Amino acid sequence: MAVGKIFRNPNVKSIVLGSPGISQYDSTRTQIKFGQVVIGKLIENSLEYVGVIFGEVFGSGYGYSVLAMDLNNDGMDELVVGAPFTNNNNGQVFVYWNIEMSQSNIEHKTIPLDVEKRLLLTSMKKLSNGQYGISLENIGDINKDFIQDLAVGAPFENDGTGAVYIYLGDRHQIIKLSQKIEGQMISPDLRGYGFSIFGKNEDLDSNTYPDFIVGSVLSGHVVGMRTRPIIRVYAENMVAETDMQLPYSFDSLKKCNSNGQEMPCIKLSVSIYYYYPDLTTCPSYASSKTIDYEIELDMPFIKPFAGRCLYFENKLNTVTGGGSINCKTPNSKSNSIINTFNILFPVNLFFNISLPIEITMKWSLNVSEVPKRNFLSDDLADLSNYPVLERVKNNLTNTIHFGVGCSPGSCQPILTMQAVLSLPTEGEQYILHMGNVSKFKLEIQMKNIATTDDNKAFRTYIILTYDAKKINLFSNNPDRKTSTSSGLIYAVNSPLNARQSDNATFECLLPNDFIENVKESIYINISIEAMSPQRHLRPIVLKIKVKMVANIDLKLLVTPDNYQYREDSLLGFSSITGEEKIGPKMKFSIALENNVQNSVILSSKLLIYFPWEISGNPTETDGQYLLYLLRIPKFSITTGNKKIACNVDILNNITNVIKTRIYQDIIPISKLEDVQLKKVTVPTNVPKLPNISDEIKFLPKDSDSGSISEWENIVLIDCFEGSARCVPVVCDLGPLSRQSGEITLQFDIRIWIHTLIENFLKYKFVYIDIPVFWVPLVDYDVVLQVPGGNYKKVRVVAANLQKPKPPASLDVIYAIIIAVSAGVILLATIVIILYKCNFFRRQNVGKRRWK
Ligand SMILES: [Ca+2]
Ligand SMILES: [Ca+2]
Ligand SMILES: [Ca+2]
Repeated sequence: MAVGKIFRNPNVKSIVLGSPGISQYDSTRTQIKFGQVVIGKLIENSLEYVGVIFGEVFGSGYGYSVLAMDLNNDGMDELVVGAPFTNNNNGQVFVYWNIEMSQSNIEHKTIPLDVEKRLLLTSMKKLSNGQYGISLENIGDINKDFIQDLAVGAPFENDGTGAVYIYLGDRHQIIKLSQKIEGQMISPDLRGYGFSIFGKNEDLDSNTYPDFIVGSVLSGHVVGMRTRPIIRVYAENMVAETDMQLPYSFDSLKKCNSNGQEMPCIKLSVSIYYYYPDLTTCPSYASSKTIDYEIELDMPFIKPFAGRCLYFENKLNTVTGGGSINCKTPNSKSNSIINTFNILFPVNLFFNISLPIEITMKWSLNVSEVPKRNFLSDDLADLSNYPVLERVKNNLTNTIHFGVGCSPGSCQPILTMQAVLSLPTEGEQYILHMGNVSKFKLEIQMKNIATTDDNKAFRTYIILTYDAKKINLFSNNPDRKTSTSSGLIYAVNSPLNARQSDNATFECLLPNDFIENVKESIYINISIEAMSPQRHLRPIVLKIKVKMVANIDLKLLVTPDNYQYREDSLLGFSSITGEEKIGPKMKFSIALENNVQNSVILSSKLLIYFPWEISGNPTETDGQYLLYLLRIPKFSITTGNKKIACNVDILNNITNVIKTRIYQDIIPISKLEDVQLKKVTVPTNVPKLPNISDEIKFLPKDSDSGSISEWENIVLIDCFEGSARCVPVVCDLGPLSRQSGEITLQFDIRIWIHTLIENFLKYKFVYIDIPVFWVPLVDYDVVLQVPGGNYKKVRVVAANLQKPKPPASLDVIYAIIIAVSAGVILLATIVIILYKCNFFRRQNVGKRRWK
């Protein structure tokens, strides 16, 4: 039961009776138990029924507790009703606001409570079985705002230890939880804390704040709850420049000097006013406590950008501060902490003007904890040294709005945009000669071609997007650009006045691992974002076609470069008995190098046609040796460890003269063109090569040509003219770059002097050409610079020291050959017999010579 002032007439008292278990009947006469409260009025000793409010949930215990108190300080009591068994004993509390003063209820015939807009209070814990609302109490005005405050008990929360919820009355009927006191925090012995609460505005410790007593029904305790002094805070932050809606407000902001740069800035002032309610003297805790605050700028906008403004003081988005609370004059109850900050708007960050900037401020009281009391020995601590901040509100949000403030008909600029790269063009696209060029310039010009002065362009941004794996852009004016995940944003001069232009220059750099991307073109997309729409202004797309430039130096060298031969020195040797008898040693080498920085030919082939014999017939098996290969050719690379392979299997067959020659491995040279890819521009002409098996022409032997009457000067022995039979040696080269260094290939050979004497005795000089081709094999555009071409010949020159003689009769020659052969065979037989008889033991057989 509760008695209160629900009706307007001061002589009419109201009586409230809760009936949590009363039986009611619905329209089908089914018994229901929702609970109810009956409100009656007491006028001059007569009690009259006025009305009833029913509970809302079956078995909720609605009406178990009732309380009449004025929660909004309008002089009329609200009705507070507990329903502690709602939702399996979780409990609920209903607050019915008194609307008597707004009604014409002079007769008091109806209940002046707003049943429809009732406020529902619940426990913070779900499924707690706490029986929240089993006790209700008006604990007086604990925060000294002249409004009575409410305590609600939940004795069986937290496994039966219990809790008390404190709600502060509010003039605007905004009742929020102010504090939850848990029994187990006071003492682990407490059980059922909150089953009963007794307040009635009693000040137990005479500190001018009312206190209350809480019963713990299951552990048999009574706990006195003392109220700590409060400090009331009123805080505000204010932007000093309040004329943000005036024309051109942002762009006409005053400038602050930050590290030598002028930046738009706004002054922000922060004020925290604090009061000691109901105190006439400066409290003892003054000057020992501080109020701390933190202010954040533009936090919702921080991602994906860095926020659009900064504090001047620390160049960050947040700033903290504070001040000790004190009494300026001994009898003053109010004091304040005031500070000011400059907020900077770096032009490169502040490109979105349409969204307001949010300023959030939080504050807290820096106060130590009340010491824990030892119940047996300690006295109660003096709470006057442990003030708390009033209520739960400890933050404030403010916003700054900007506008360019154009008047109708003005701010209609006509923007044009041009973008140029410092690269040569081919039609619509730019050409980048990779290797020669690794950086270039992008110049963008924004122009406002409007003619009327009013038509200024505000807040215009150039948005550049590109693939950062292929290209990087650097602004020459870094303060006006912002990097984004897809490129960068550049702030155009703002405002860009009519007939004015603004030029932005960017350095374009290629990344080091650009080779991977050389196959695809580079795109730079340029668009704008501006406050005033520019529909006619189309984005610009710059296409850069990449061409690799390579400078391949193909160097061929033969050492020594010529040899002499004469008939009498070698006549008589028709078979080979040792390396020395074949002819003089010589070597030729092929060296390759790419001299261009940042340039790579990823793959190429080297084709060497090795003229190993002459023959009158391509299919015959006993052609005469021309060049004799001493060993498989060797590769050497000066630096790097790139893979290089040569198909030298075919040479295995000609390094051993005794071995049967294999002809089927000789591939037609005309296939060479097939391996050349179309995109590669080779500046020299590769000769069209005849098919060796079809069109081959052979030089006549001396013996076939009848008589030699005169000295002929030069004969050329050549793979393609058909005078030599050549085997192709194919080498797959790895990347050719400055990093890979020079690649060399060395052939150690001998000239088969016997063939020269036998076939070319009437010539003063015999030229033997070894053709070498270098063929690039890449599928990206290459501009090749190959000095002297990618097709060269090694020329071996043999000079005949013998004057021409009339040809000997064929019979004589054969007679000599046969005689010598017979001699050789006889001698060989003798040698073999002597050998078998161990005649040559301890002698070096291999070094013996024929005399
Ligand atoms: Ca009221
Ligand atoms: Ca109050
Ligand atoms: Ca007190």
